[in-house]
Amino acid sequence: ADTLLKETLIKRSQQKRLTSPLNYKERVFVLTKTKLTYYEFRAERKFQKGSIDLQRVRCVEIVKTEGGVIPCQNKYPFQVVYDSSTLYVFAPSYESRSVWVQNIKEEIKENSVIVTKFHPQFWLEGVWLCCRQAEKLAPGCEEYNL
Ligand code: 4IP
Ligand code: ZN
Repeated sequence: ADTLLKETLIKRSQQKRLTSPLNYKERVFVLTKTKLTYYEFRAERKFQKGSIDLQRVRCVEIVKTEGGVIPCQNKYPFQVVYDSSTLYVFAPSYESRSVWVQNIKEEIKENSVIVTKFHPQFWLEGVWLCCRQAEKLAPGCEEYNL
């Protein structure tokens, strides 16, 4: 499919398992009209590490960091909420982040699964930093505007 955007960004592990580590990996992200896919480049070859079907995306938005420390090189985080997971991606600049968020918003605007509320800050160490709720699936605390 046609590539809309392609850039090396950093992602936080989604921690799908209870025992998953919390870490940050540099990946090449590719956006098409149907998928957001990320690849690892190693020895001049690319390996797909993950892919999100855009039809399942419920929210894409910047993450407010409120002066908190961002433990990776890229300082401009955004979130992609889909199914019951949140993928945190870190862009190298404000401008890059805006482009990714705007482009993904454009592709999901017809989705039926869009949330009415979301969490503007990170889920970290068992708590939402925005509202202090301690349940990962707790309802969002701020109104979402696509
Ligand atoms: C992995 O850590 C990587 O961060 C994975 O990211 C991540 O998968 C894994 O989390 C996490 O355990 P190690 O490489 O140290 O094992 P990537 O796929 O980019 O390599 P996600 O789901 O974030 O892609 P979970 O979620 O699979 O547990
Ligand atoms: Zn919240």
